[in-house]
Amino acid sequence: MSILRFMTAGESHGPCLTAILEGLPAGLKLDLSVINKDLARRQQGYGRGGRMKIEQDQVEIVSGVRFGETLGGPVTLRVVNKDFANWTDRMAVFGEPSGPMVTAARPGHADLTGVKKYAREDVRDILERSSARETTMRVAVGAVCKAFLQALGIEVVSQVLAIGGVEVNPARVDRSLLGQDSDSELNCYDPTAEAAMKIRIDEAKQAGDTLGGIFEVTVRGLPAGLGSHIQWDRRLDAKLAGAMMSIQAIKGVEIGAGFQCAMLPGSQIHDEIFLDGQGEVYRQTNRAGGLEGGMSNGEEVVVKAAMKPIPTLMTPLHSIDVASRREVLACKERSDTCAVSAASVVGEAMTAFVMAEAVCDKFGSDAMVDVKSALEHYRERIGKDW
Ligand code: EPS
Repeated sequence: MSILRFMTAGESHGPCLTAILEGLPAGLKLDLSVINKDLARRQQGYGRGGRMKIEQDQVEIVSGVRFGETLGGPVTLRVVNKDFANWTDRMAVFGEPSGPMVTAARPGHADLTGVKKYAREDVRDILERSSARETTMRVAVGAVCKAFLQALGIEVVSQVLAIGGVEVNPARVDRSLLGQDSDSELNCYDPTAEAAMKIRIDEAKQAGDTLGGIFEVTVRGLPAGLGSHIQWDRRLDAKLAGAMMSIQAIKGVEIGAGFQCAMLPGSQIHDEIFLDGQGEVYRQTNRAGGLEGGMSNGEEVVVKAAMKPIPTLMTPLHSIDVASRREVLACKERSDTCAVSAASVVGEAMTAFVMAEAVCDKFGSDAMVDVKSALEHYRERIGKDW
């Protein structure tokens, strides 16, 4: 059992969404406005659907925090779904449903396999939980983990790298701006690419289509030596890849140069190690993405994820009706044209959780003051920039 863990609960159009995060040390100062800021970032994004105009997600904390500081017990976070009021005919906890059933499965969604596996007749019983609305709580949990990491000098930031085939030119991105407030609507730091992405999103919306893309998450200030080479389930890269893959609609994850590593010889891939004038270790490149041998190596951790286009199309795809077993066009639920920028915020959250877990694993998780001094002592022993 890992020291730090969380669970989410709630349906997309149910009364509320909840998460319990357990295992953070006591004495961490929390600020609701910081969590709400990330919730708002998740809701923004050019190409989001009508739901985002209904919800302005605001978190409540109902356990584990007293006068703004964690107590070491489970932290319960809650976000009310304002839209529930419009869905009581289909989503009431008790009584009889009076709204229409959903029976046309969407290709690419959990719909078809879900109704069979769980012996349900209404696809809504599946889609309500598989919906990416669940990521609201991951972002709330992630914001708490980010506050923990930030108190230790560790920062998690993200950027969108591609949408619908339009790619960022890395040469145009000032990486020092990542994580700072910006007016980008797509969490993109190349304005030329962003303008082209927006046009692509408009075209897709017009055509009743949806778009996927790629985002990147970077962790700065992480000490070397989190995770371990000793056992498969202690490898930090494996935990990170698993966490990213668990985000709805993610179909690929890359750490550092990722798949490019398979194409080039070792001489062009491995990051050579040097000593500077003061005898400090440094590398000129970071193709390993900050992870070697399942451990952080002191460089920035860089992970990319590929998101498929959202499966709810306004020009629906060919599918089947689970009630009549006839061929039909898939159902049309209100949805987004593109949610890659939202997914990048979720990616930050999942990365923050994995890093927070690794920190607790190595430095303990009872009291913030102990974690801080253990980390400081360790940083001193291994050398700050190593
Ligand atoms: C989402 C809320 C949902 C969708 C989207 C993400 O709201 P609604 O279904 O009421 O429009 O906008 O959900 C999906 C993409 C999905 O696959 O279900 C949210 O809060 O992120």
